[in-house]
Amino acid sequence: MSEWKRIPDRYRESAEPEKSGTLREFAYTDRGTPRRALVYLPNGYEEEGERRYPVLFLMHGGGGNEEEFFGGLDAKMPLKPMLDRMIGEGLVRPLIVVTPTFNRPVDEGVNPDAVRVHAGDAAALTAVFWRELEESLIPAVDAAFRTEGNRDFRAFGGFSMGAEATWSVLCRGGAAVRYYLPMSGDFWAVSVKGGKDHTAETCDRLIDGIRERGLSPEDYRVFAVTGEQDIAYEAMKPMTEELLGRAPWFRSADEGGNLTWRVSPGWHAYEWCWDYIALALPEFFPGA
Ligand code: FER
Repeated sequence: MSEWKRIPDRYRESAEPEKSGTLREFAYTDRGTPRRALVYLPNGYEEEGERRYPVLFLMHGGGGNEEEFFGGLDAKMPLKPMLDRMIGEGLVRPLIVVTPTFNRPVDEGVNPDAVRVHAGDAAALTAVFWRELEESLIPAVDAAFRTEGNRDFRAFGGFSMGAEATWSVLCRGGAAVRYYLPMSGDFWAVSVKGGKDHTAETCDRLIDGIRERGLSPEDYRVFAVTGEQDIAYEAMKPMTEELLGRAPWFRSADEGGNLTWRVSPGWHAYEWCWDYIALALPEFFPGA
């Protein structure tokens, strides 16, 4: 932690146009409801007509939406330049990044603007997003883009309530995804901040879900990360430490296992997610 390295400044600066990927809007339907996501296609996607790509899904936090991770189509956040550069420098395999939203009308068909929810309500939506992911989003993305098209080349990450969605995907939707990046959020299957208040039961719930889907410990890889000053630290720390004691389901990646636990000096903000994504991505999808 003391030797935490921030992303280099150049990751925040747009790459040259000939080395840049593109951002676009992506519309799909889930059980009749129109849904929207942003999609990043790496540089060379159009030219390399045969090539297939891994996919990273990134879920925003409470009160946010599908625009948040990239900072909209004009990429106001450092995520796009960072991806362009990490791919361009050969650190990460060229990949597709999809930022969906868990927001949806409580009553389908009513005003979608009425779904800006705070953390407590958001948990009801993050807990079920895995179903939409598996049933609608993954099939739509696989149909629209040249993806590898199988779980070995899919990662799901999220910030804050998006981390809750990430643990939920691992617990319930693990058949569709191999790599997980929960950033600054614990699993709320048992209660709000269950990682802190119901640590053992929360981990039981996670492992029960994994088992019920017939997955083995080598079928999933988790990179869990937050900051020392982050409001999620008090919940994520006991939860991941408990998981690290749950062999064979979780074992430290530092000893060849499937779970990495890292703590930055950071706080509860997207600003720290760039560091977390830059650390995890080369482990999930290393460059050539
Ligand atoms: C957590 C701490 C905070 C967490 C979520 C939050 C899912 C969300 C806070 C907010 O949206 O205000 O451990 O885990």
